[in-house]
Amino acid sequence: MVQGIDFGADHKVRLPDRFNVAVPFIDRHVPEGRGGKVAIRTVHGEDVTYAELAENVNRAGNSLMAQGLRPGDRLLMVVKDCPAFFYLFWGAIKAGIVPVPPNTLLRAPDYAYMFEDSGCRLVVYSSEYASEIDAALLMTPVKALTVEGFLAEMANALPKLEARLAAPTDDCFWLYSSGSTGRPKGAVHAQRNMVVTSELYGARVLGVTENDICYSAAKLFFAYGLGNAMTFPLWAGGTAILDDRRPTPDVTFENIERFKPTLYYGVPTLYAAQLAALDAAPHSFSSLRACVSAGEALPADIFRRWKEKTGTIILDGIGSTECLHIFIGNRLDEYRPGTSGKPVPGYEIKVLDDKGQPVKKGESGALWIRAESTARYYWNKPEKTAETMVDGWLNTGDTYREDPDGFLIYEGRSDDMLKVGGIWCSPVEIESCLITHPAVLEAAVIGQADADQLIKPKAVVVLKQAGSGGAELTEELAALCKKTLAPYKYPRWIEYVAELPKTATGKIQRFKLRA
Ligand code: 3UK
Repeated sequence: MVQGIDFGADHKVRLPDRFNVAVPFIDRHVPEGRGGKVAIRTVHGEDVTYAELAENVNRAGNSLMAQGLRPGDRLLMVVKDCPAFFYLFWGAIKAGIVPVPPNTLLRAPDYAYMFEDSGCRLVVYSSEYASEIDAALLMTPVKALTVEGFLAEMANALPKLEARLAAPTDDCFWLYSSGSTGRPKGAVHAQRNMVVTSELYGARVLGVTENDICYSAAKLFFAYGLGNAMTFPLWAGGTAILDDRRPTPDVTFENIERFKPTLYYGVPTLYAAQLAALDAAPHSFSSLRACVSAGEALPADIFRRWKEKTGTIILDGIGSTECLHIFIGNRLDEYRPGTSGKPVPGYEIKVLDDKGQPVKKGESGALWIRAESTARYYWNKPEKTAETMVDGWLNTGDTYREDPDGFLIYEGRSDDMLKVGGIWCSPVEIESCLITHPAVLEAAVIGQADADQLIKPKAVVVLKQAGSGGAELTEELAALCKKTLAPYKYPRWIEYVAELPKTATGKIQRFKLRA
């Protein structure tokens, strides 16, 4: 437990009236004797100690102020998994600046929209993303710097910085989440939210301590990765492993054998790919005390095969960008494969029917949650906020049912949104891309389960000239999507039909295609 911050028997956090969340996550480790301890290790052989981290955070905060940013200003950081992600994120927070780290796999129009919507004063980006960011800057001009340029500025900045005090419920950082039809929504998180997730799920459910080495295949830009490999280890004084490469099975095996993590966090699609790769060559998993899965439901069969092959269990849990991290999860001492587990203590849930009344135990309904880690609003989206956040409760958009022992079973979404490899994917976005092809008249995109029982996008297409869809066109359409959209969003199957089911008003009925 951190001095000055405690949680009552009710799991509600008690924080000072005025504080800055960079102090418990970053600054306290040096006075507590962890200055020489490694906070971050990278695949490039960099080790960053807690003392170095604290100093670089101060330099980063000072550099941001030298760039003209003031408390409340937004910093958009399109940054790969590397120590500078920590410096920028915490340096901003310590100076009262609001960091916004979006998905780094997006395309120029998405970034241009975020520059505009966030009204950010500065964009800092890893040079790997230069082509998309440069194109976005032409659409929405903003001041921008590469990470390398920023690190050079930091070298000239002072290593001391006074933390700017705020209230626990003041705005602290944002995370963008994809919307089903419209543009991404910035979920605004408060100062206290990372304290709540790191204690209630990180420390109490996973039992993260300073002895833990945390390796997350899910990147830091994802709220899941942000907790897994940044806030959980920092809260406990543990160590984070960072890799900026794409997490292929080989990359993850190499990291697990090299860094000997105690906790590994993945998504179901990756666990499935790892299992397939393990058939070809065995690997050592002896350092792991637990694995975690989130982003989409983990099929029971993947749990079973993973346990058989590696000897460790995978704790499936459901989290969201709006709630910041996992709110229903399996535990080391209480788990049931094929379910999301039980509510994390401190998180209240309710399952409602169509009329907004609680369902009878065991019946399915819409899942709502209430907790102290949820975003209070979406930036600039009052209607979306009013729809999703009602009287302190958050509508997850998920349908759930409780089994007789209180384990919660995921039954799907209440909207048409898909999770692909654990990341949001809007059918409308893929459809809009497909119809830009001259041969396509209309398209509908739905989710379809693959051989591992994991959902991938499938397109149902109507052509302008009936009957002309062949293998060549299918390949062309998939390539068009890969080129235009974030690459994971392309349709894995394309079916050609004569017409699409529609409502009287002409709206595509995707649910009829799913049946
Ligand atoms: C779905 C799941 C079944 C569900 C996330 C852990 O995924 C995260 O956040 P997102 O905002 O998506 C939230 C939505 O994804 N989902 C996530 N996990 C599961 N469905 N079983 C699961 N285990 O539809 C949910 O509403 O991208 C996950 C921690 C932090 C996160 N942000």
